[in-house]
Amino acid sequence: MASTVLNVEGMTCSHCTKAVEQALMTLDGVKAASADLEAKTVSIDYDTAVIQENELKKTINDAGYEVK
Ligand SMILES: [Cu+2]
Repeated sequence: MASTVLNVEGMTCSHCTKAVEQALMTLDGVKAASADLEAKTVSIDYDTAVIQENELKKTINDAGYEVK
């Protein structure tokens, strides 16, 4: 189990934070995802045996937001 905090550009409202969280939560291995609109971050708890950080970043990018 690991946790990471990613910097995400492009989230402008609570709908955006929900979209990012939900995109991440659909992934196998992601236990928790919490986006902070003001800090422009997403905190993610995930199982490194199932999923890697680059896949988390790709999912956020595919949802239309940019991981810095
Ligand atoms: Cu929005």
